[in-house]
Amino acid sequence: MTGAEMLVECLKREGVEIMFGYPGGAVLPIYDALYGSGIRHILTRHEQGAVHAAEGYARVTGRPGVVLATSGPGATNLVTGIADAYMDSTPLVLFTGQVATDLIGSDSFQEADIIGITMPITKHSYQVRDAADIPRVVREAFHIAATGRPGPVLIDVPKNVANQKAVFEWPERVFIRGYNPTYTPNPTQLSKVTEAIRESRRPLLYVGGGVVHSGAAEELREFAHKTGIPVVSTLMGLGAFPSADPLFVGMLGMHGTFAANRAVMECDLLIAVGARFDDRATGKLERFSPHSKKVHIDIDPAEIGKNVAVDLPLVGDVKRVLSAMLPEVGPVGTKAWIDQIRAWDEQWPLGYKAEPGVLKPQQVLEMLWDATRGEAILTTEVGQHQMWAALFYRFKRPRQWVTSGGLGTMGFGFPAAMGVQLAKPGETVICVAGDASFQMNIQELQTVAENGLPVKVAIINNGFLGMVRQWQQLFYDRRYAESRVGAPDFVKVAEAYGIRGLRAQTPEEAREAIREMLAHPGPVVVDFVVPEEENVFPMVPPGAGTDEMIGRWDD
Ligand SMILES: Cc1ncc(C[n+]2csc(CCOP(=O)(O)OP(=O)(O)O)c2C)c(N)n1
Repeated sequence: MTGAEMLVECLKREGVEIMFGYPGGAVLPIYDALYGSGIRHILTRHEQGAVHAAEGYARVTGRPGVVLATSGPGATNLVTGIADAYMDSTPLVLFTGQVATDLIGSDSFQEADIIGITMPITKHSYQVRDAADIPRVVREAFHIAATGRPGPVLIDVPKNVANQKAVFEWPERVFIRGYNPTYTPNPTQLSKVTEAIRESRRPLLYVGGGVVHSGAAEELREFAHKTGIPVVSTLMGLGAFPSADPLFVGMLGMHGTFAANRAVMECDLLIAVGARFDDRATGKLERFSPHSKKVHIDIDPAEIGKNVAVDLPLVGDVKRVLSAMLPEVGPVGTKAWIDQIRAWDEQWPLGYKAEPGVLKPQQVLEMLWDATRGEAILTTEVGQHQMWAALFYRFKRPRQWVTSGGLGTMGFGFPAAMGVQLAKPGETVICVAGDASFQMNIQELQTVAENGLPVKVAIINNGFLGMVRQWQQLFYDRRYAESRVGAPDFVKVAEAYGIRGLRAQTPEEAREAIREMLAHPGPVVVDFVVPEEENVFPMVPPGAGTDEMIGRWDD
């Protein structure tokens, strides 16, 4: 077998049914081996589209998304998506073509040192120098990508290695020296944590994406209910705990709810579960949760104490840790604490000013939530619309919310929606986009059209780089430098790609457009025209503490 044939055989053995990519000279042997192999390949219109689509696929299935790109520009076009996946702990296996081994380092045509470039943003990377290594390398890559804290793994394949013949030997077991994630928590530490829980009066669970990755949502729900501990969530943790649950307080952080941030401020025990104390969640660190003892549950020991000093670390798989703690805990007696949180919420609820005949962005999200009964899978781009989606669409279950949290990548949401739709053909998949973000990977409309993916794109069109404009309004004296952004007629663009396009400018039109969008069996792009200067509130200003929130919407 050639290296390329081995590679395809390995993908089959790993159970890969679908992959995303874009060909070029250095990967022609691999594309040739894929031809007729039965593995479905989705040809995107840009490598960035391929990697975000693979991320979308991985985020809703929990299995690694697979990407194939050529050497040089093909490989460098993957960089943003790799960094995005790394920041959000998304499992990916990426194959890049490379120039022949004797040309490496000679600045040859379409050569890029992709291993060097991506070293800081991959969990691991390989350059295969001998075709006989391919089965072992691929097997290890899938293992590393999906176990422990998930992440992207890159395999660089020089063209002559893809053409080289060797004997195929599939390793039955994976053994990687030095790679041994800790799954089971230390029992002594665990008892200290359960004791701290018993002693607390105002405990709070602060949950992040790790709960989703480890499949611990059910254990988390049981744990919260058994103890009566209220829950705040990061952006990445949304869906890990049902929004409608009475113990759910809301999202914390820069655009979190007042009650969530106040609860973090006033709690006496903060239990971080699969969360990494991102600055968007904590605000100014010196003011972050000053009165609490801190517990940090995470599978990645490197996260412990990285941003915030913790009193009780618990390294392990979140699902196992919560399962191990469940029999050891009972009701904590949080009634007064929860009443207090409710009072804060009533005093400062989430909301917006509705105006007759004017379509408010928050309203669009509420209508989408209502029309889909909260069952759709949402992907987003990055900006104000992303925050409105996080706040006004109320999630029921994990893997229903696919957003770029860590890197904050404009251009992520639309291709990610393609990957989600391919993984979940029967589900309603809505990409909530900004007019600017959508333009970053708008070329993927062709991929959607060609593959008949019934993705719905809801553009919250404010004619601005909305989030940038909001900061300029609040912190740069309304000097809107380069934040007004033009856009084509999105309805006509959609139609040019053979896709249904709709526009709505009033609440009535929006309701009708959403009805039509959901009734249509194919892809639809809806241009929701909203006011230019609507802001996401409340907000913790950059550099402020979470007790310094601004922007009561009803002021
Ligand atoms: C690739 C990339 N470039 C720049 C930014 C900085 N940025 C964050 S939000 C934003 C504006 C987004 O505008 P739009 O997509 O229209 O969404 P809106 O905020 O208006 O909802 C920008 C430029 C980014 N996050 N990603």
